[in-house]
Amino acid sequence: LESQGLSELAACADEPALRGWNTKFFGDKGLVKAALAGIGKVAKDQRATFGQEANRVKVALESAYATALDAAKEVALQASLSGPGLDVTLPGRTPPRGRLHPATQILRDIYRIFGDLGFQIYRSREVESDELNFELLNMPPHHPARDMWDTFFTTTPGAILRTHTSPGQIHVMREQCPKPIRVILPGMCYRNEAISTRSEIQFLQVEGLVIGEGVTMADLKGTITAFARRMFGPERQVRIRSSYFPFTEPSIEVDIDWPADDPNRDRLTKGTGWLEILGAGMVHPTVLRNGGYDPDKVTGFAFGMGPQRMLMLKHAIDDIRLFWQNDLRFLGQF
Ligand code: FA5
Repeated sequence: LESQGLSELAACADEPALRGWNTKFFGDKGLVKAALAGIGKVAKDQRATFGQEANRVKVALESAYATALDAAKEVALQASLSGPGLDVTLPGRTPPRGRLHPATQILRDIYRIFGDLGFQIYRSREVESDELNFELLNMPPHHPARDMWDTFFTTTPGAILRTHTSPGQIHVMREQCPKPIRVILPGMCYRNEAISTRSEIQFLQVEGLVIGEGVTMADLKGTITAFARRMFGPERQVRIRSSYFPFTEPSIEVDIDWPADDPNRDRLTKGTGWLEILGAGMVHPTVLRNGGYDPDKVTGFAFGMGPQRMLMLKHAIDDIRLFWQNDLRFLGQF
C-alpha cells in the first residue's frame, strides 16, 4: 500500500489531482481505512506488529501528501504571479442606484407645500365601510351620485375598497370635534372603471379638509391657487369650474393648462388644453353634522386631488398606466 500510494502521489500533476488521491486513500471508503479494518483477520499474536506497521504507513502517506500539496500550491501561486497582470486602472462597473418612485416624490412635494401652509398629515384606512365612503358623505343607499364611483365590493357585506379619500374627512372630524381642523389625507383609492391613459383602477388621492369659524369659498380658492403656483410654477394657468359633489355645496373642479408646446396636448386633454387635477367645495352642512360639528357655528372646505394626474402635467407624461408598470426605463428618468 505504501509504495502504491507514493507512486500514485508522484503522478499527480496539480492540486485537484492531489485532492482526488487524498479521497482515494484517506476518504471514508479509502484504501487506508480498508487496510486498517483488516486487523481483525490477523492472528492475535501478530496484531501489535501489524498495528504499528499500519500506523507507520499511514503517517508516511499523510506527510508525503502534505508536502506534495504545499508544493502544488506554491507552483500555482508562482504561475499566477508571473501571468498577465491585473489592470487596476480599468473603470469599474457602476452598481445601479435606487431612487424614489415619482409618486413618492410628488407626494413629498405635496406634503411640503401643505406643511408650509400649516396643514397636518393624517392617514386613513383603504378598506372602508359603505357608511363612511357614501352614507355619511350625504349619499344614502340608492343615491344616484353613487354611480360617480364604480365601487369594488368585498365578500364582507358593507366593507368596500374606498373609492376616494373623502371618508377620511369623517374620521378626522369625529376625532378632532369641536376643534378647528386643517389636514391633508393622502392614500390609495380603488375604482372599478375602464383603464385608460388618464384613469387607473388603483390611484393616489390627497384629501384636504379645513374646518373653523368663518372659513369661506375665498379661503378655498386662495389655498388651491397658492398650492398650484408652488407645485407647477407661477406661469401655469389655474381654471376653476363649478361642479357637483353630494358632500360639498357649492362644488368646484380645478384644471391646470397643459404645456402649449407639448405635441400630446390635444390627445391628453381631449382638445381642451386643460387637465382636471381636483374636485373641491364647501363642506355640506349634513357632512359637518355627521362629523359632530354644528353647521350654524363653523364652516369648512374640502378637496380631493390626484397626484398622478399632476405628475402627468409636470412631466408631460402621456399615459397614467406607466406609474404602476414598474418599468425601470420609465422610473429611472425621475
Ligand atoms: C372625488 O373623488 C371627490 N372625493 C373629490 C372631492 C373631495 C370633492 C372633497 C369635494 C370635496 P373625483 O372622482 O373627481 O372626485 O376625483 C378627484 C381627483 O382624483 C380627480 O380630479 C383626479 O385627479 C383623480 N382621479 C379620479 N379618478 C382617477 C383615476 N381613475 N385615475 C387616476 N386619478 C383619478
